[in-house]
Amino acid sequence: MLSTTLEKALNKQVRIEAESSQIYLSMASWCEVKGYGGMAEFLYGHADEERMHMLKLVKFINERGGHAIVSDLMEPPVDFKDPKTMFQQVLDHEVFVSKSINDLVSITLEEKDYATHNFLQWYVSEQIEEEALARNIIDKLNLISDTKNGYYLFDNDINSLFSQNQIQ
Ligand code: OFO
Repeated sequence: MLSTTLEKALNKQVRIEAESSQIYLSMASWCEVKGYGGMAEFLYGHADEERMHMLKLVKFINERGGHAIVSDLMEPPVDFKDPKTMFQQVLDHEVFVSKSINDLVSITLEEKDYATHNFLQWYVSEQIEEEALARNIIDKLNLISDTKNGYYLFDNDINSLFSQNQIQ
């Protein structure tokens, strides 16, 4: 059975994962409109993965005798300066998510809830991969100049360089 404190903290994470999905969906839509089809496909996939992270939490909370709450969400940004700035925002967001997961893990230790502690380990490893992936993308973008040609080539390559199964 989840403590009230943990139930509340896990529900906060449900909201964060749902907001992550909205942010990446908004980025995907921006890319699509700007003609960056490859980056759009990549980010649509990423948005789906975040929804899956959210659902996994919802199921866990309910399974442990809590009540997963579907709340309202923060409005995501709709416009982005350029792809490089946008992927920097992805990295910053993932760093924020990692911190939130780490805070949750601390609460499980305070509450001596080892089942939830164990469940959250999947998110801990996932965050290592997601931060690394965003950093790799930024490294690649730093290799190309901020020109239309550079972005065109990167857009063609993103899905072969960074396959969706790297994000789960
Ligand atoms: Fe990319 O964050 Fe979920 O966990």
